[in-house]
Amino acid sequence: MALERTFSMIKPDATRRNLTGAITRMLEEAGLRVIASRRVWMSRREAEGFYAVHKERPFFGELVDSMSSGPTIVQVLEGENAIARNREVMGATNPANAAEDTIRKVHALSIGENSVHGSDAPETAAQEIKYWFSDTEIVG
Ligand code: RTP
Ligand code: MG
Repeated sequence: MALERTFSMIKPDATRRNLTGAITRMLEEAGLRVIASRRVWMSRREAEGFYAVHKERPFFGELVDSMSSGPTIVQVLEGENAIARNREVMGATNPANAAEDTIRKVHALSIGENSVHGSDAPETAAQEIKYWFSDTEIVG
């Protein structure tokens, strides 16, 4: 199978607890390679744009507050089956339901502070990579 790319974020709840390295290591150990990375403190407007798909959901306000509450690491990951592989190592959205040894099981605090984001399909991966990175910032 060909190499695939996906978009990942280490969320503010995790950067606040100094978990950037620990989480990146779990991604790398899962066979994913970081081919672009930047630390950003996103504005409310950037968070609203990024999560626009959820704008009608009851948790949207909380989600935007939390994503703009501190620094985030935005990353492009590359690997075989990268989208599914990343979702697997992330674990379920609610850490209470996450499998053992997943990032959310090990590090997440709650459904709202669940430490990582990962694209869920090829179309969203392409959109989300483009939202944060120009082509020249991605070095595969
Ligand atoms: P993500 O997009 O962040 O990778 O997470 P996901 O696919 O596992 O979950 P999704 O359904 O896309 O939801 C996006 C983020 O919104 C927050 N959320 N809060 N309070 C709630 O019921 C609730 N539901 C979702 C989570 O932080 C989730 O990661
Ligand atoms: Mg999602």
